[in-house]
Amino acid sequence: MCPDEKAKFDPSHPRYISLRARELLVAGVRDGIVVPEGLIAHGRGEMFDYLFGEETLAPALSAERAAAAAMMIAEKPVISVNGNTAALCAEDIVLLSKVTGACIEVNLFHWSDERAKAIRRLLESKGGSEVLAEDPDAVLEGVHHDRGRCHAEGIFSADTVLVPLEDGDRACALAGMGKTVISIDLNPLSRTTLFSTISIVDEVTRAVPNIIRFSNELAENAVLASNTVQSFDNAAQLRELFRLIGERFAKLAHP
Ligand code: PTJ
Repeated sequence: MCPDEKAKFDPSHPRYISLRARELLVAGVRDGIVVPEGLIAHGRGEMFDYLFGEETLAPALSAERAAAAAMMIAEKPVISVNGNTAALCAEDIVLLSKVTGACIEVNLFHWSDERAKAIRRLLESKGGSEVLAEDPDAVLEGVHHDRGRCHAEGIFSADTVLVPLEDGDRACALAGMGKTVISIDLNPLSRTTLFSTISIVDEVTRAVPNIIRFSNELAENAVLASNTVQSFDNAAQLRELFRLIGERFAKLAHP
């Protein structure tokens, strides 16, 4: 290994978190968890994260709190997991499902039974149980191709769905089915972000631990959880996010 190769695995490297995420995704491709397109999607996400200074901005944090509250009061919350999410944070997804009582469904944009099985096994190796994956038996309304496949016992009948890194078509279909859609997507302009009920514009490995923390705080307090959801204004938090990005650029332009 050349010195540069060594440096990229060194936690003191200034880009360690980013380099580690890339390595996890590349290993995910090798292990049949991530599709090559997932690497492109990640690069797009990283680009947006630069705009936020690679940190969770206040509006995202309030969306994460609302997301925890919505999952706590949901009758049937489901966490949708794709290849990138599994490669980056399988363990935290399992933890979140335990804290919120949400079921996990492997739901893929680029569908294959083999990859669904590999992701299910990864989640199970982290402690996940009853993970829905292979042999989906339902179709999302209005998405008439492999991308619409899902489980009748999971996403199809859920009232609340957490969709990290979701495709816009499917997020719109879920919203159209009357579900509470909670998205995690670094792109503040994506259709997923614009059409979700609760839009978390944050990096998935920062967002999921925050939702876990808020879920723990809200556990046993259904009234507070309900009030948190009622008072959350998704459009207002997105406007505030755009304002903060603008402010950041204005400061850079006029230091
Ligand atoms: O595993 P599959 O088959 O379900 O495919 C997964 C991908 C991600 C390839 C598929 O869903 C896809 O093509 O997604 P899109 O349409 O590229 O959207 C992904 C969105 O996630 C983009 O808006 C990215 O900015 C965003 N994103 C990428 N990495 C992260 C992210 N958001 C949060 N955290 C990230 N780490």
